[in-house]
Amino acid sequence: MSNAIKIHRHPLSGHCHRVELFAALTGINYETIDVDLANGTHKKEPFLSLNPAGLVPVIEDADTVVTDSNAILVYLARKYAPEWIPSEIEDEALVHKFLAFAAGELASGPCAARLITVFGAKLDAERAQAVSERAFTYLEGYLDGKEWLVGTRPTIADVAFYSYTAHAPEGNVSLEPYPNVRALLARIEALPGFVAMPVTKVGLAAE
Ligand SMILES: N[C@@H](CCC(=O)N[C@@H](CS)C(=O)NCC(=O)O)C(=O)O
Repeated sequence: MSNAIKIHRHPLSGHCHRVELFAALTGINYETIDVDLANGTHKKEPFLSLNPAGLVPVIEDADTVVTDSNAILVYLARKYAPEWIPSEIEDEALVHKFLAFAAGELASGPCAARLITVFGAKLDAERAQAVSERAFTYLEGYLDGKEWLVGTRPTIADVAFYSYTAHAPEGNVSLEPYPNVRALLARIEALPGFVAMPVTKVGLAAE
């Protein structure tokens, strides 16, 4: 029997991509199982037994089930790649701050903007654009003179930052004004094992 971790995902979900990206960057043995969100597979059994919230991603690591993309990053790092979470307490706190940023500002900014253009979600595009601009303006200043979000090497904070930032143009959010943000994306893309999420040619990515 394979000992690969199962990642239940949707191939165009940034929340799922951050999990797959981390597994790929750290050489964790994994397989992906696509969940048919369009037909509501995630709102029915057997998926609801894995995640009663009816959301992807979910991982199965032998008998252990973990839900929520950032919780999964913490689990995988603690278990298989502890160097991706700093042991120094101030830096660990910063990692948590950026995981919260990914679940907050990045989810209601570039992720929401892309849900509108890629999946036709009925969300407020103007608000998503405004939240994205605030978020990226903050990151641009924060990253001045830094190579990584926390400390001197990549952490799970950078992985959580990556997917919805890289794909922001699909939601009509330009990354042109943010060279430090784009430099961090490029650094992550240059890491051994990097895997991309497919680009959807909508929004600014259609050009
Ligand atoms: N906080 C969750 C959010 C996950 C999430 O929003 N997943 C979306 C795909 S990107 C989903 O499953 N949507 C299905 C639905 O809302 O019905 C996480 O980080 O994993």
